[in-house]
Amino acid sequence: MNTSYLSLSPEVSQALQDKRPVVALESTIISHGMPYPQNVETALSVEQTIRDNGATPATIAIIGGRPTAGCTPDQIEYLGRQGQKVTKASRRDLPVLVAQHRDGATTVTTTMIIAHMAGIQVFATGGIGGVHRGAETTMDISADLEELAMTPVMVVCAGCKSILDIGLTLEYLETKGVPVIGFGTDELPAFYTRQSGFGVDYRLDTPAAVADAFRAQRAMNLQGGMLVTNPIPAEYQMDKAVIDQAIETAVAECNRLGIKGKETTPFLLAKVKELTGGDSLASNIQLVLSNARLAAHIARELATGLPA
Ligand code: PSU
Ligand code: MN
Repeated sequence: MNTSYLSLSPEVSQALQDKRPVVALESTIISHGMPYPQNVETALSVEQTIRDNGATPATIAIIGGRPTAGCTPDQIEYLGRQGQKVTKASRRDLPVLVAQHRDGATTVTTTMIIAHMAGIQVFATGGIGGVHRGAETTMDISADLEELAMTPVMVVCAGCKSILDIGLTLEYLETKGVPVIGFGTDELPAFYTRQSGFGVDYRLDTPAAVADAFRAQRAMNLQGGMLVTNPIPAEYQMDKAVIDQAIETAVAECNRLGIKGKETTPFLLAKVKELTGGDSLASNIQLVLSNARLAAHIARELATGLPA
């Protein structure tokens, strides 16, 4: 692995050297996924949650053209304040951003790439990109799905939002050979709610069971990662009718305005938040904290457990 393009914070570097558990975190959720200052507060409390649960956090971004694992609080504050002004960086953006020494907020895709460069196996976030509604004509399918198919990093999330076509997203993941695990659930969670009406591939009930499956995937040299879906804690779940209505309105407005490409997901996320007041933001924050906790426990199992 050519690591001349990678910056690790001293803390992350030491944890990896000592083979202690590390959990990667993305930065598009900071700059494009939540408003300031809640984005920065959340990013810092997610890091604290990971520490409290016995692992080292590594917030990932591209800083001055350097893929960085382990952003400082100042860098997190900068990404949060800049918001949409920071380039949302997916796989196709990396070469030019690096060559031109620019900043980039990493999506699930680029966070997986940089985590893998660094040797980090577990990554916690809120939601992933997927197959958008209407993709049969727009072909809007997130690069996150292709990355899950090729890069050996486990992504712990709260399932899929129905801004996406959840059924088609699952079909795509099946075709690409990405295992979709339900943590303590048979049903794929739908981000703001615990149920989507779609089944997961496998229900696993403990961090150790998830770690075992990931180790087996590595031991067989199977390409690609694993999607671990963790339902939002019941007390923070939203009313399904309220959230469905907001998503329908947001999708209709997105189509009406002709928003396309990389702007689509941030537009939909911001619109849903606007339509549901602070409720969806509060739920979003809580589910990310819950995913961080689970990811820390899985990373600990991976660091201490026996090989498959
Ligand atoms: N879904 C969310 N919150 C997010 C994202 C998706 O609920 O913050 C962000 C993630 O960074 C994800 C990206 O990787 O959007 C997907 O963007 P696109 O659909 O353009 O691939
Ligand atoms: Mn897209």
